[in-house]
Order: sequence, then C-alpha cells, then structure tokens
Amino acid sequence: MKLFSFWRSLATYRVRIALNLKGIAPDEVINIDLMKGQQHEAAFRAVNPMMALPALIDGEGPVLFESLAILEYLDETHPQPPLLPQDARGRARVRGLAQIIACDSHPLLVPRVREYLEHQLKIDEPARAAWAMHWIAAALAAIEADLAGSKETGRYCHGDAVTIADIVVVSQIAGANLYKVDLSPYPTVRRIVDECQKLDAFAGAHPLKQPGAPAAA
Ligand SMILES: N[C@@H](CCC(=O)N[C@@H](CS)C(=O)NCC(=O)O)C(=O)O
Repeated sequence: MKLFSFWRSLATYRVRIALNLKGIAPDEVINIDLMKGQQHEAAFRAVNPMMALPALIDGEGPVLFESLAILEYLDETHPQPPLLPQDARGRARVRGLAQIIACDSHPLLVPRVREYLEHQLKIDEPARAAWAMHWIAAALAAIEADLAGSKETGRYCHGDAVTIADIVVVSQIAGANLYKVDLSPYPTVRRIVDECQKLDAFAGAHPLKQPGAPAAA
C-alpha cells in the first residue's frame, strides 16, 4: 500500500487516523510537498488528476482519492474496528457530520482556493484569513448544534465508538488551530476531540508528528 501524503494536509490526516485505527501500516509514504506546489507536477498529476492529497494505492490499484471515499474503502476492506454504525440512520448521521466539514467547509480552505483568492482575486492576507476562519467556524457551529442536541451523541460523535465523524471533526480542529480560531463556543466538539486525542491512533497521526512538520505551527 502506498499513501501520498503531506504533514499539513488535513484530508490526509483523516486517512492516517483510519489506517492507525485499522492497524494498517502503508508500505510506502510518498511526500508531496504542497508548500512547494509538488501536487501540480506531472508525476503526481498522473496519480491524481485533481492534484490533491490524499491518494492511496492498494496493491494493483487503481488509485484511490478523496478522503471520505478512502475512509469507507478502508472500512469495507478492513472491517475491524467498524467506523460506521450498524443502522442506516446512524450511518446517515455520521456521514452527514463528516460531510459538513469535508464537503462544505474544508474545500474552501485548501491551497488551490487560497492561491486563487490571493493571485487572481488579489485578496490580501487578513481578508484571506478572515475567509478561512469564517468557514471553519460556520461548520463547527453546525456540528456543535447537532452534537449538543442529539441523544445519539456519546463519548464520541455517535455513541461510544469512534466513527468517520470523529476522524473528520478532529481534522477540522487541527485546521482551526492553524488559523487560531476561538474554540470556546464549541464545548461538545472540544470534549469529543479531547477524548479522541487520548487514543494513540489519533495522537500519532497528528500533522505536527509527521516527517517535515515544524516543531510547532
Ligand atoms: N475533498 C478532498 C480534499 C482534497 C484536498 O483538497 N486536499 C488538499 C490538502 S488537505 C490538497 O492536496 N490541496 C492541493 C491544492 O489545493 O492545490 C478530500 O477530502 O480528500
């Protein structure tokens, strides 16, 4: 198994957590330096035409891309421990929570969008930071409202077992910390993230623990 990764990539962070939870160690981790623009190089474009991380090649392939698709692939091919609830309503809730972040918030913050805001639209750094903080907070507010209001919320986002929702919420908090977003309005999110960080699978996957990461970001 080959994982295309970069320490700072929040979408790859999700896949690293899932691999750790499943007890899978990739045979090779290939670093694609997003800060040097290596995602645009022909060699990586041939791997993932979207020019985005993560990408995963399991055995003969084909290449897998999009973190949520990869999480579900890993869950189907390595069912223990399960990352989705047994019931359809539960799975829909977990996927919905994950998609609020992975589909409605995080895509607005990725390098290609930040670079477009900067170079094409000439938006200055404070306005770009305000943009990022706004969309991070909007997703966290929605997640907090659901988690705080649902009887399905337990030790983790859905009951007492880790699901895909926890993985994605944890990745969002790493992004929020990079942008120094005030997390005080989201006490349920913070409680659950603290709970997840107690698990080695989460702690070891943290962006700042990956090769190439600065001592602090
Ligand atoms: N929706 C995708 C997001 C993929 C994505 O945009 N990844 C970022 C890093 S977290 C990336 O590689 N961006 C490259 C770029 O924007 O140029 C997923 O969840 O996998």
